Amino acid sequence: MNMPALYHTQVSTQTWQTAPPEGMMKVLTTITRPFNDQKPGTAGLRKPVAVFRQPHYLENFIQSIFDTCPALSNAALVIGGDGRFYNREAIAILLRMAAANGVKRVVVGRGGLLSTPAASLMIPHVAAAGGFILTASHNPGGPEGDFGIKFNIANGGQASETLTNAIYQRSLNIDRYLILDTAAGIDIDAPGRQALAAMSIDIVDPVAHYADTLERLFDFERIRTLVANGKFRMRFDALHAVTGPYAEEILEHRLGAPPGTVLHGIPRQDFAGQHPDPNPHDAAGFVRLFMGADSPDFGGASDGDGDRNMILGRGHMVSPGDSLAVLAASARHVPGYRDGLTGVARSMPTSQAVDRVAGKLGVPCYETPSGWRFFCNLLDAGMISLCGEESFGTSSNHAREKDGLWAVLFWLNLIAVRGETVDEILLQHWREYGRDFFQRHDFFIADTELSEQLMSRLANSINTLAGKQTGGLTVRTADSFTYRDPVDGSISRNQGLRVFTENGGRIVYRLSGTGTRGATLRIYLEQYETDQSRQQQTPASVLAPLARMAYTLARLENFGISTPTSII
Ligand code: VG1
Ligand code: CO
Repeated sequence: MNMPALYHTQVSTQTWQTAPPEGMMKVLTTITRPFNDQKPGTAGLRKPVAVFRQPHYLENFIQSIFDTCPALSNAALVIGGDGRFYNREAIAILLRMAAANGVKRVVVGRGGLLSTPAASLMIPHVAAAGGFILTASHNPGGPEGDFGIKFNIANGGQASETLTNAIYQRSLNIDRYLILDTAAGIDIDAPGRQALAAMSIDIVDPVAHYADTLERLFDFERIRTLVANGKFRMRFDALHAVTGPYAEEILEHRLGAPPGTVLHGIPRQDFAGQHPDPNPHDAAGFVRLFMGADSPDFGGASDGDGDRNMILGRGHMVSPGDSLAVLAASARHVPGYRDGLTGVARSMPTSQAVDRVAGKLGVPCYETPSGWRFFCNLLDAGMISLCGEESFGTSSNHAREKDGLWAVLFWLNLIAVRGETVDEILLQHWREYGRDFFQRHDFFIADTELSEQLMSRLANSINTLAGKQTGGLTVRTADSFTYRDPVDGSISRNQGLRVFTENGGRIVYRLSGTGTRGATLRIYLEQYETDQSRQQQTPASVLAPLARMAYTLARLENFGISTPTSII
């Protein structure tokens, strides 16, 4: 293989005068100035495409990662993304910078595609020192949409808060980055090995290793019997995002579901103009498919980068908190979890349904801040087997990211083994454990300063709320959530404001950390109900008093906020 040596040159712009000596490739040490807004949010750095396309913007952030993690030089890296607009350009820049920074080998998903869970599995599989996942997840795509970049470490998990902060600090001081003068000749659509200077590039099938891993966790034989019998009808909506090829391979090819089971299976750069977010608001059309008497028996959907899941039965969407609880309660039915669970975890705003299951199983349940990175230490230490978030995210110790198709297969495995419908499984779960009614009210607030004022006013009064009565409900306790990581002892403060009522209700307030414009206030409502005769009510009716209390305590009206942008 032809591997030219590197030839370093310092430039202050992208143009230079001298040609590199014969057989050498030129590394440009490009002078740059810091941007002050490269602080990653809940899951990586997300910005409008136009921000990422500013000269030096992406390069600065990538170099900040290389500078903070010197172990990446001389090592292997995984690169892939959700296929959104700017994915290919960003990968070309990443390849040039990886080669210039001394990376020995990169593994790239063919076409630049890798779902987030597939990338998480690929990183340890190829013994990489880390990986770059190019995604803004459920945020809209296209030239007017968002782009994002996430750095994952050697175990396949998201960078910790400490590492993320160190990368951000570096981005505030960066003054140069290293980049090869060209990546011409590299074809990310051509499987096999290529080379860029001294770095080898392996273009791999983005689906095969992921599908093989899931096949080992679930009873594909039983699921095949269920889905191929012609009576059980299922649909999976890939929302024109990355999971299309994964779902077609697993559901249609390996499990024998009829062609057409996967809807919107072709990944598009702009997700056909939609928000690729599997929830009843953004995927309302898909949810409607399940509300008729003749609807399919089972539905699943995933998001832009394949880590979220929505589960539907006939007439019902399964609330994500319930889904996590059901999976934990029935894990022994599934081959990968036959030996039982070491523990479970949920993000703080997620409903407490899984806590009740953990109590009965006699295993610990951990409560973490929002964001998957907080689960990774617990997973690495073997302290938990399953974990999940209310935002349609569920996964297990098989990966270090949430995994949309994993959740779909888990449910299919349960249905195949138990011989019950989604509805029957849910009803039985509520009978045994009680039901946690749950809703999230999101408010888009264009003025970020206003949203911060609202939260800081509430935070300042949070310790005085106990005993306060509004609309017939009484506050039992209220606080600001602080997390102490039980593995490394690190402390994360201000992770959301919690209000518990005397009658078993809970309100949580936090600001979204994934948006790229304005702010989004999230209010999470939960009410526990053990009385079976009342478990069939709708979340909207049960949670209405709690919603009123939540709005009053936050004085939404004083801030000119009245109607939620969406209720999920
Ligand atoms: C949201 C969810 C959070 C999730 C995060 C990333 O964050 O609430 O639970 O981990 O998105 O998911 P926020 O800060 O906007 O509430 V994904 O699929 O966008 O990587
Ligand atoms: Co996602």
